[in-house]
Amino acid sequence: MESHFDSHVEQENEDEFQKSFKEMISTLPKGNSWGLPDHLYQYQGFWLTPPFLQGVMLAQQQFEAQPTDIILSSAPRTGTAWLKSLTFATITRTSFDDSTTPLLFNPLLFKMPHDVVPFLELDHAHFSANRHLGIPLLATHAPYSFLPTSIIDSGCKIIYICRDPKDTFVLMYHLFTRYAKSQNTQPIELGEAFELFCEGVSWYGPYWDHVLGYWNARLEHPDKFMFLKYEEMNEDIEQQKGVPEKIVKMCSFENLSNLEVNKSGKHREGQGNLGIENKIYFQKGKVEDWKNYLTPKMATRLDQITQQKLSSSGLSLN
Ligand code: PAP
Repeated sequence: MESHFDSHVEQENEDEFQKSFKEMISTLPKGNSWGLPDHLYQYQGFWLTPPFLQGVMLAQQQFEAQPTDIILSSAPRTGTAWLKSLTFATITRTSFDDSTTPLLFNPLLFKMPHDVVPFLELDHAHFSANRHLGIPLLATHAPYSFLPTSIIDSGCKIIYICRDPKDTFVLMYHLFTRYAKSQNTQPIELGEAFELFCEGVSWYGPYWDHVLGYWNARLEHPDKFMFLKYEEMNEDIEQQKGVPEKIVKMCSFENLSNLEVNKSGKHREGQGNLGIENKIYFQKGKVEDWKNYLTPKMATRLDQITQQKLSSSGLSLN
């Protein structure tokens, strides 16, 4: 049992951590957070806002991966919710049925995908509870170089998903403008956000470096990784390759976006400005929706950056 002395020491350690974190970020380059109140800070090559950076650093100190863990990694807006729902439904496929008996009712039908898989940067309290439930999934947006060393050393698996940078940018822009509106702040202009994205100043950006970090690591540790592209997954699912039909249907954009929880529920309610409406994550679910937002000139510019950044990697993203 934890004694009063232990919790006092824990509190002191936490205060110490908070203090040194604050001192550390005050020395970092600051970037425009696409109009949101929290600035982005550039730490070891990547741009993060303070709550997420602090969360990664805490996880680096505390998280002990188990060999059975499966880490779902992605840059934001690349298909995170879909990957969570598919892996959760696959792992729990024999635990729930189609009945309405509350205990057997699949959590995916009344919780949003982000609420069935803990998030490394923010859900520290779930580190051990998650494994007790026998569902070894954990998600993160952390770049590969930021992962706690136990994830690299433990033999656990990593599934990474990425997406065409043009759609990723447009989806990120939508998320930020919808979020800004919900907070009654002025959304950023598309052109300004585009410049920032191209310069790498985006949430967990530069996007290309995020993808390359995992791509290169996969070449070094092929047995550890599954590397997915959103567009290929979409095609495979249309052609019904690989994944059982029932799971595909349950996790389809059409099904999930029509569930009451994803139409009217809220994610991280009560967690200050991290709270967000679930429906923000379920708007269109389309490939190449960027065509409705980017000029041909913008698309060419992003494609050129992508080709240049990935030139010697053997990876293509568009
Ligand atoms: P996050 O990384 O910020 O949590 P993420 O889940 O990666 O977000 O991105 C959301 C997008 O994933 C959706 O955006 P949209 O609704 O504005 O188009 C959608 O493109 C896609 N998505 C979400 N759920 C599904 C699903 N079940 N099937 C296919 N695509 C999905």
